[in-house]
Amino acid sequence: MGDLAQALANLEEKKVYQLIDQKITEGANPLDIIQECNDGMVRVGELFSEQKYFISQLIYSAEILKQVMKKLDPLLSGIQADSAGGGKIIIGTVKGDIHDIGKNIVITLLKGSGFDVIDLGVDVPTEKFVESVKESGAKVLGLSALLNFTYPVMKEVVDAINAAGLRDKVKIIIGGTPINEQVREYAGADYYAKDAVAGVNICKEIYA
Ligand code: B12
Repeated sequence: MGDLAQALANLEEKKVYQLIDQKITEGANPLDIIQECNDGMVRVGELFSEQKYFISQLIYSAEILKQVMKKLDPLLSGIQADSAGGGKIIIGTVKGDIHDIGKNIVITLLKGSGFDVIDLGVDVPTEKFVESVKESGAKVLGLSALLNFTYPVMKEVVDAINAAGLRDKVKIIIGGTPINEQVREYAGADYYAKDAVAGVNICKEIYA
């Protein structure tokens, strides 16, 4: 694990910011910095599962990561500006789930690529996704979920889009740390994105 990931996993707030500033000054790619932060957050999650960390540490890690993202956001917005995409994209974290740091990174990158993003927020009721697809005419719907008990909720959204007769009008992409190809198949989504960049590339393909 890199020094930054380790500092984040240890919740050494000041050290994290120092390392970020240093990496930015050295001209590191912000996406690599995010990847390293991700590794640190995965470690925080493991420590939580092992009951070495508790909910307060989970909250603290999120606060640190949010501050980190404030530093990285301006760099991210410009990163893909040369490879412009376009079109409407709806995105939200499914009902029962309030994790949004990853979703917000995806949004920053999408906007930086020229997409018009409709952010429905977190804990989004299934009907709201359906309404939004109907009203906006967006060709892409992105669902974020980090809890394994929200997999059935993603399936519920896909089924509801089907029932509303909209399934052939919209491509559905799912993402979030525990999501993989099996979950995509189970939920009936079109794509699974392993990270924000993969997600943006899929959106570009769809709107190409
Ligand atoms: C921070 C955190 C929290 C914070 C969230 C704050 C916030 N505003 O988001 C708080 C403290 C609120 C929290 C709460 C809980 N959490 Co939590 N949390 C985490 C932690 C440590 C990091 C998540 C994170 O931000 N990662 C960094 C971001 C950048 O990564 P990411 O979200 O994966 O996003 C990237 C990609 O996945 C992708 N992506 C994400 N979404 C999408 C969507 C689309 C469309 C696309 C294209 C791409 C994409 O792009 C991003 C950038 O590349 C994880 C550990 C882990 N392994 O993930 C646990 C974790 C997700 N939490 C967990 C749990 C259990 C909980 C709680 C139930 C704890 C509790 N007992 O209360 C609650 C649930 C609350 C709820 N109802 O949602 C478990 C889930 C286990 C499981 N698989 O079900 C984890 C895995 C920890 C663990 N190992 O136990 N948590």
